[in-house]
Amino acid sequence: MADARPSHAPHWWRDAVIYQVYPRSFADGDGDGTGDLAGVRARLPYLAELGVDAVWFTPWYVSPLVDGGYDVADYRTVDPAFGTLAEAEKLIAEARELGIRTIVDIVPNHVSDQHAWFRAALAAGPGSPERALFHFRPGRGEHGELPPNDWPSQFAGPTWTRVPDGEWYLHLFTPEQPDLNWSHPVVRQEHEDVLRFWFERGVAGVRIDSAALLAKDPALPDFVEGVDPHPYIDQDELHDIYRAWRRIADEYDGVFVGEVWLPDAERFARYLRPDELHTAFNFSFLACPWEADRLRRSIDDTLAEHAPVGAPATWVLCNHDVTRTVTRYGREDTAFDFATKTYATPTDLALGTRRARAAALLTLALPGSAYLYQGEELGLPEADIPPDRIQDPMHFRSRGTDPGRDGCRVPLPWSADAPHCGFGSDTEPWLPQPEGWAHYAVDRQSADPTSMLALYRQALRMRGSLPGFGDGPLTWLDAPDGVLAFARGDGLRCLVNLSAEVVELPEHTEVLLSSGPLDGEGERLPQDTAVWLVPAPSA
Ligand code: TEU
Repeated sequence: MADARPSHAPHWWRDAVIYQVYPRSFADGDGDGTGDLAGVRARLPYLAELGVDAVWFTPWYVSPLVDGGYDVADYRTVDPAFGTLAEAEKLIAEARELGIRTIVDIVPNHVSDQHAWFRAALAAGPGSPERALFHFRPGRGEHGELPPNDWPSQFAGPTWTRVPDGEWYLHLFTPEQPDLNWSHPVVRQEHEDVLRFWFERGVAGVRIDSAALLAKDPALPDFVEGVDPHPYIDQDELHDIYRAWRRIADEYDGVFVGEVWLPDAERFARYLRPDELHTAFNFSFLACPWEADRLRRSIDDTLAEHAPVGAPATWVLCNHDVTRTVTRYGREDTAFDFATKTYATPTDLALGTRRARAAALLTLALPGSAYLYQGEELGLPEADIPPDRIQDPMHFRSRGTDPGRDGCRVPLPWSADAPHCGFGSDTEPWLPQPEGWAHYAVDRQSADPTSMLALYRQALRMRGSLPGFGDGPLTWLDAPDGVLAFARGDGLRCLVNLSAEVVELPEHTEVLLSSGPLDGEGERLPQDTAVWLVPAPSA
């Protein structure tokens, strides 16, 4: 069959659906309680049936796993807990045969404290060339007992740690993640080589972790609120780094997706200029509450900021760092009390699920590419993790005030009746699955045409085969208050009802898909429901 979307190749990434695999929690092939590449290989048919175009793997490299693998000790080797490099190569090739491209996750801002460079730097001492690869500095105060500056950490806690010889080193995240010195040519060369290493192995793309943080003001000045430029976010020097990376990617037809959290739209778009990154995550949409006006503004702002540089937008509802979608949307009142770390209202999972289903159809109808985080297609809620099983350093660094990110990283349920829902064997998984997890199991949902999984399968099939989806313009249509309605070309309409009322559907020849039951004779759209329609010829 001819591809209904001519833009699909060679610019597959402009409208792809990309599935995020967190290898530790996807599927456990060797039965030790930790997910692995064998588990992913065995489940590739599941991903093919789901209908995704690519898989992004969070880091699978050798790592002490202090920060879930974002503390990399060797960028060229797969952690033995996950498998081997040869297995990763097989996985990349097998996925490609099923039409699924692979995206790896590169962590350039920092390494693990177990990385050979950092161990050498500690051993070599102050003033050594080995230390020049990092940010080592003497402390302030009479005896150097105070950190070199006052930078706030991305995680709670200090950004400097003192070593026994008296120097301090910088780490924007945990002390086990020392920041690299990106002004050093050896650091740049090494990462360019690492990119080539993975492109040579057949990966189609690279996700760049913490992409706007790499470069630091060499003076390492104190942070002054509101003063521009920020000493370590969005430094101009980054663009030169990414231009060099782009030249490498172009040799392999590879693509980048940058993790760029920046509030300023114009600064954000600079990373997406034609000779820099192909795409970057759009987090404003993820952070937006379930309110029509704010979602519409987020969509408009996103499209407007991408348009001048010609880059496609990306849409994400969830990832391994945030509260799962059905739980987030299950809070009638999204007001979060930072003092008590609680929400004003309890979570209503039925409500959250209804909204998450509607949000799925909204997201998949927007122009650009969409990301799907493992378990989102199962409607998994955020899990409560018993205090003695919490792993995330974010929790400990906040002195327990932040629950951490483990609740969205719980091992997937595959079969309702198997031990640990078929995650692996009867070995206890690395994070416990909560009570009731079997309800979400893949085998149970596969047999239920009204399940979240069935909705995603249908939606992805339509998105991949019918005209109107993916890249291209979006036109807003008149709609009652609280209803988002837009056209994608002549053949597709998407309506999402976020109002408190049931609304009439516009004239149409066919309802392609709805996120929940329609009212009346299928002519009315209930609250928190989305629909894809083929409009009547005159509409
Ligand atoms: O996240 C970068 C980042 O900015 C995080 O601090 C983010 O703000 C936070 O997780 C939101 O809850 C990336 C990875 O996605 C994350 O998992 C890593 O912990 C982090 O980098 C360090 O490598």
